[in-house]
Amino acid sequence: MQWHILGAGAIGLLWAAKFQRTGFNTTLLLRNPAKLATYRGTFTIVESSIQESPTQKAQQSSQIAVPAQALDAPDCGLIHNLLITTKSYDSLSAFNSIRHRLADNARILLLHNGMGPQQAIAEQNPQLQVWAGSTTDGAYLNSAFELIRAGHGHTRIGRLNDPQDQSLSNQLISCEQALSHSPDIHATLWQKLAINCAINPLTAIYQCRNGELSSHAEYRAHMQIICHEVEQVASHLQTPLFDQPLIDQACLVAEQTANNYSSMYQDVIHQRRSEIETITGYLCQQAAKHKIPVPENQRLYEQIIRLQA
Ligand code: KPL
Repeated sequence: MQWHILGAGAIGLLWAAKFQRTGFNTTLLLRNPAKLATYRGTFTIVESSIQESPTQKAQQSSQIAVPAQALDAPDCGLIHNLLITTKSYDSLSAFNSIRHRLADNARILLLHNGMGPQQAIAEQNPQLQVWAGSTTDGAYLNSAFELIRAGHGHTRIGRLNDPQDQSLSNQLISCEQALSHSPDIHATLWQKLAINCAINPLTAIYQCRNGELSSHAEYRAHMQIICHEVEQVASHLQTPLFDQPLIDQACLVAEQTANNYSSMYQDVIHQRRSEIETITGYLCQQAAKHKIPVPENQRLYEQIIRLQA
């Protein structure tokens, strides 16, 4: 199978490694000419390998050979399978920049935080097979082409414009066993959105690790208010979230990722644009559309916009 990957960040390179190891014919699409010029055709992945005893872990570093090309490289054939792993605020423009190279019935899989771009691409391109996913894989870049696989998570994917279709989920299990088909990808994306609304902006504002949100009474009380508003919107839209209250689920995720700094914390600290528009911003838009007051989420949204400016 042939795959093109747009977005050579941590998740993009992680999937390039999974595809390459499965024997898929994989190509990285690099939008930044300076980055493309420094790429030597391979990248490094550093992973923990379990030794004889499960408590004994060793770091293992491998070289993954995957070719890369510019978006407008001449004489490049049509794209049949495209994985987009850019930041959420970039995915629509990334998609539009490669649109002309897509086969008529190409498959697009979007793997990023937040909501909005996936739905826009699916609505505007009914002839394409548009898939979206949510992952708890942990990976980060040490440098442009050195990937650290921090944790093995689970990925759920589903087709936005035909939820019954399981074809891609069945195919991708060959390269990632911890992948399952989501028969309701809309709800799956909402679940991730709800967790990100609860955790990400607060960690950026309080400048803390995820775990402190559940262990610190004041932060937890703040998270409770946010979760309550998110639940009001989800319930109005008849989107099921979790079997337990969102605050309990958010605390569980915060505890499971206690030592992590959330992606939004890291973006704000490094003065990068964050994904607030497609996380809390998306929630606020949906709330406004249905006239549901979400004052605390709105306040957080404005605070993060100010911080990142
Ligand atoms: O997805 C995350 C993020 O940081 O974006 C969480 C779940 C908060 C884990 O850090």
